[in-house]
Amino acid sequence: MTNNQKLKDWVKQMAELCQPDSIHWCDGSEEENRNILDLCVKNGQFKPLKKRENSYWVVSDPSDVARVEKRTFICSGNKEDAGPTNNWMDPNEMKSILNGLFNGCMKGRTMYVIPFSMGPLGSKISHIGVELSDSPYVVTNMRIMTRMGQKVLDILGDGDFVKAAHTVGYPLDNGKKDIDWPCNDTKYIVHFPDDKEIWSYGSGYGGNALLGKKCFALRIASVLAREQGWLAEHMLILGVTPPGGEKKYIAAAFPSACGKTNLAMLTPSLPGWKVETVGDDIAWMKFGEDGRMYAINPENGFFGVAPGTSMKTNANAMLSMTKNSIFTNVAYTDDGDVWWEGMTEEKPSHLIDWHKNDWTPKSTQPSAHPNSRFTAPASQCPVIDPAWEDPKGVPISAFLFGGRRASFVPLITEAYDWNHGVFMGSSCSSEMTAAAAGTVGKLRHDPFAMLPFCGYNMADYFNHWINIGKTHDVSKLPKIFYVNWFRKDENGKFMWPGFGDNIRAIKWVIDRVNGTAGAVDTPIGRIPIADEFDRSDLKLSQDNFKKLFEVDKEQGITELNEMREYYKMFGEKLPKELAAEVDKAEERYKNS
Ligand code: TSX
Ligand code: MN
Repeated sequence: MTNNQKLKDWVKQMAELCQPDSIHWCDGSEEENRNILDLCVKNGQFKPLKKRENSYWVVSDPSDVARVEKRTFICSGNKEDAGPTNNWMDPNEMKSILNGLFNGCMKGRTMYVIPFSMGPLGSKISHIGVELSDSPYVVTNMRIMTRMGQKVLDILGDGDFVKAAHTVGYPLDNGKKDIDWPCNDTKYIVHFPDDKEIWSYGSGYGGNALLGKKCFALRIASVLAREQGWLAEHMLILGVTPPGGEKKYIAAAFPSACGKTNLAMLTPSLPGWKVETVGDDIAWMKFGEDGRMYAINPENGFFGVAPGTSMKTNANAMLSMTKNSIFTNVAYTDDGDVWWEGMTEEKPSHLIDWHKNDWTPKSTQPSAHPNSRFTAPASQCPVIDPAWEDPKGVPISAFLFGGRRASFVPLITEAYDWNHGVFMGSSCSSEMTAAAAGTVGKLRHDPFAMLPFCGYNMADYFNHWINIGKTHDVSKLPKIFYVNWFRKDENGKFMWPGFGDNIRAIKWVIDRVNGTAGAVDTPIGRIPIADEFDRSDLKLSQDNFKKLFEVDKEQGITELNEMREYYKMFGEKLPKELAAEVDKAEERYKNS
């Protein structure tokens, strides 16, 4: 229960608009969770797994399997404030469309009121939101992904919160029967940055429906962060402890399909090294009184891509989802477990695939959707960091940016200074793989891995990063690095073993932070001195090691010109400091 008048008024107003049969205020109790899960099983949406305690198999409508970027809008008062990388519509025009769509949208359903905290309860870095949703699937996932329930209302008091309204857009009027995965062909994922409001219509899936994650913790929070002088980033956070050494925390941003969750939960190949997980997707960072940047993971769970996750690629993720987990769009095994491509070397001889059809290894389609997901409590991760719920956050010593590049980009480079590091962040990009529409090998820019997640003009976002360097003691800011685990040789073979061996690159980062390793200057940044990069017990020839760090002058200048082209879309708003970084790099090439 709450005395928050703004919340009570909003719930009343939204109930009048959506016309649900009933309203359920989520208290977050075990009993409530049990009841909602039982309801989901009874109505056929969830299937309990025999092999995993309190875990469930769910499949979505085949049309509702991923975030819908074309239907995602930033409705700021001025179009320019959404910038060239976002869809924009006038907020009044959009509100009138949404009011039409939400009118009666919850008929025959329950409207759940879900109070949630992004970040540890009561932390000064945390923020509170309330999601209204007509989807019990959303309630069960929000309970894993956020701190949810009465304890959040207690902390909220009469304070402010982010309003997040969600409907699957499938009212049960005139005796219409429900279906396993209700949704609507019309979809809107809408953000009002001026009012800090989120409205989501027509999808029940992941980032479209679990509004605390991408919508709040990145798009709305990035706006708050700029207003208030902090950072809301698409970054994992890990703690790394060298043998007998001091623990340091690193935050890292990568475009999709670079293995962010795998890095967050890394099993190091170097003896004595320990990696612990604070978060695998989002970091909120505010400045401490000591001038350092402190990060929290605003989430409470992992909503990870299932295919490719195995005991070999990410044992700690596998061990996080042995109980109390929800699996969406994976395959169901004959013994009541889940399976997906890449989970085991040997494929099961029979499965129910994500379309609920029989599947055998002879089938031509994958059994699990490529974007199928596990929802698992972060507390179940065997290497969850002891400080992961510390309200102070953890002090960040380094930022890593990266991308998936088959050529040119070295294994690791260190930025010369803050602005050079911001340039590196802005240059995050991956080469297109076969799956994506477009030419294979063409560069897809994803600055700071924030392309679909920045809630305002991306050029202003670059400027916010530049400003942080201007207004803070740079000696206390994290050092910045760019990494590429995906460089290939002339035969198309990956040159770097990746996975657990990435600890070797992280070790160099730690050595640089501690000032115990030197570096070689190159036009794109500082690279390790060969003898100071730990290659012990690594099957990598001296020759291939050198090739991993080669910087081709001609290609380098081509890349800079490509970056100049890319920057053009930001027009006059592009910070002059970033244009200057391109010129400085060109000078370094010319002098090399
Ligand atoms: O997650 C990955 N990481 C980061 C791990 C901490 N992947 C998977 C990417 C898809 C999500 C990687 N794939 C990484 C990596 O560092 N490197 C590669 C490329 C690669 C793939 C296979 C091998 C080596 C490199 N080797 C063998 O298959 C034997
Ligand atoms: Mn993400």
